[in-house]
Amino acid sequence: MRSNNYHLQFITHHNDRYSYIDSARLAMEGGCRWVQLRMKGADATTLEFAAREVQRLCREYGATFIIDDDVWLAKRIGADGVHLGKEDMPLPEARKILGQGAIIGATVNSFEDVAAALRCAKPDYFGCGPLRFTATKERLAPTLGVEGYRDIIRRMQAANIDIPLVAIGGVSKSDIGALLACGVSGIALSGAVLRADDPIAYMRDIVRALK
Ligand code: TZP
Ligand code: MG
Repeated sequence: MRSNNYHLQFITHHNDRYSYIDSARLAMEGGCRWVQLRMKGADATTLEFAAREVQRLCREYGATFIIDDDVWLAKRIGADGVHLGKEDMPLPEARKILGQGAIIGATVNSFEDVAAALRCAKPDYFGCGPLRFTATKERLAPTLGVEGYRDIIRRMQAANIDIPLVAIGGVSKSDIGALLACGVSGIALSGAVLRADDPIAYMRDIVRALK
């Protein structure tokens, strides 16, 4: 399912209560319709098993399914796209492998990163962060705060850059109003959902807040 409004991405993760696959199921049961399978450090067999399982769930829920980093896995199983960090496969190469129809997201941490990425190729969306500290990701870039997003969006508008920018990193339900007011297209999150007493209800609240 290729169509996407870039409002809400759930990034898979795990904790003592839930597995990566559980996390995707909870997010979709709560109404999220865009899932990124992120499983840092998983071996190839485990990753592909989870990818096929999460893809099956995404099809069941009519959700968009993208994979972190692994362009060849996305190609092999026919995922809807990938999310690429600065050290992953260059975007033009991924585009050649996956084709025009694929969703390709790119990580940025600043306006300079946005400009640099666009000198190379145009992603379908930017994942930009972190908003604040998060333990979900290692080697975290400096935090932006809401002010940081305001500045990046202003500079993108001034440069006529019209690519959805999704705020990521330490985002929780209570940030949505302030982030949307800055002009971000949407949010990507993980930990706040999995830490909630009721992750499904938490996700439902987020879906409602983004409507
Ligand atoms: N990239 C930047 S922060 C992050 C990623 C994948 C993790 C986001 O997870 P959380 O738990 O919502 O902070
Ligand atoms: Mg990566």
